[in-house]
Amino acid sequence: MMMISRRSVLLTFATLSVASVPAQAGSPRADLVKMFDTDNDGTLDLAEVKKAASDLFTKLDRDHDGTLDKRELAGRLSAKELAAADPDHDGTLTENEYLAVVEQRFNAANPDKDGTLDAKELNSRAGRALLRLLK
Ligand SMILES: [Ca+2]
Ligand SMILES: [Ca+2]
Ligand SMILES: [Ca+2]
Repeated sequence: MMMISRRSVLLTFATLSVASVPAQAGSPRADLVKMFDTDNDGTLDLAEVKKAASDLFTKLDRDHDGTLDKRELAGRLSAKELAAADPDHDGTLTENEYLAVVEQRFNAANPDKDGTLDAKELNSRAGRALLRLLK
């Protein structure tokens, strides 16, 4: 009985902490932009996207050999996408090869070609494919 009530107190506390975060800009879409928007202009440009992708690359490269293999990519690219992104066909991606895929996906998610992705573009199908390479 004690255990249960203590746990419910903790849960209540957790709920309150979440609720007390100011609901700035509101939507989860805007939050996705904010996560990588280092200059805080409300949109993501290619430099911001590449910075996020490069950070993730470093994090994913668990054996620190400077490349990502299939296991390290952990499903972020399909076998077909990996083959297409890997011009020397050694089964791994260097950071430049990875960033080339990121740039392709950035362009695919940016149909108005204004150089930036807004929350709506980021939440499109192409935008979500890009996000998989950023986080
Ligand atoms: Ca920005
Ligand atoms: Ca590696
Ligand atoms: Ca755009």
